[in-house]
Amino acid sequence: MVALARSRRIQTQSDDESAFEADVLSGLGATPKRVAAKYFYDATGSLLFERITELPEYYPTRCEMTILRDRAADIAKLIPQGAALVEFGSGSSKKVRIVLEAVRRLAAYVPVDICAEMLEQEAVDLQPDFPQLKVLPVQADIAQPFRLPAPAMAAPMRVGFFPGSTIGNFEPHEAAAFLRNAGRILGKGATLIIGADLIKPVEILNAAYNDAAGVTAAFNLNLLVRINRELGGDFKLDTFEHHAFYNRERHRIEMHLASLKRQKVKVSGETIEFRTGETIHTENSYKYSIESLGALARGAGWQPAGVWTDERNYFSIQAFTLSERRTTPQVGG
Ligand code: AVI
Repeated sequence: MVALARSRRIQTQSDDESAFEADVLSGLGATPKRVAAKYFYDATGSLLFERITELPEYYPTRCEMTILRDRAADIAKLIPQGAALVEFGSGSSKKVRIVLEAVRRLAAYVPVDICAEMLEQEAVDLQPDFPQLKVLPVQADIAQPFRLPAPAMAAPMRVGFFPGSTIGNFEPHEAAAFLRNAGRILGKGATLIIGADLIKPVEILNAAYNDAAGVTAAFNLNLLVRINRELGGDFKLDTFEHHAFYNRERHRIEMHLASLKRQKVKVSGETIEFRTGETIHTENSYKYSIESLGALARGAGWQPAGVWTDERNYFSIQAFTLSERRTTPQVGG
């Protein structure tokens, strides 16, 4: 799923339009109903997500920024001079700036994102502050194989950076596939630095996804607004409600949109029936322990190489190095 969104990527028009329609229709036709979280991120959804990151209840962004600021020098030790830094799902440049300020001269910085506009904007934003930096954007789905630009492949090593706990929006098998794919892309000797939200008391988790101001609810419901606009849907927003809760067995926050009554909704000319209380499952946000992410990474060919957390142990930045027996990297131009 997460071409993800943080993959929270605004979907590029045309080719993604028909995928959106096909995915929504098949998801709403399934039992239980579901729509992939990557579809949250139209222009409004992306703005709402930015507002979420500033909410008092939503701790992940603040914690991750604190760790990056406090531990920048240690993290930078994993990124030697002359390395290429590859950011998976780059989005805004806020986090990578902290890293870029702490590292010595890089061969290149390669932001990778599905959204061309975001990539362009990021390169423009970074230029004045890092005039020497070679920024080589790649437009790609981070969950799929893609090729790095030649200067990044010519560097003695590549370091991947995947902040934001976007890994938590992948299903575990997708997260494992992402990690394997990242290993193939970055190649021999690579390091991967990942931001991952940690398992913690359920009240804190539930509050983070049920903020008092209702921004997360608006973010969730905006999916229906998008379906109405782009797929000629007739969802009545006041007949659906935001539900978010921590599922302890599966270590994940689940977000749903629950129908408040029995009703029929039209989407792209098709009729979808809802029972009272029936939900559309819109997002999973998996929470990890140091050990569980380490185990997942090991299974995908990575060895733990460093962990930093905030003082409350809410969030982690975890580093991994590629095990020796990796496959050849994909060289591109
Ligand atoms: C982007 N991603 C890491 C967020 C999360 O916490 O899973 C998306 C989000 N959904 C609701 N609030 C934030």
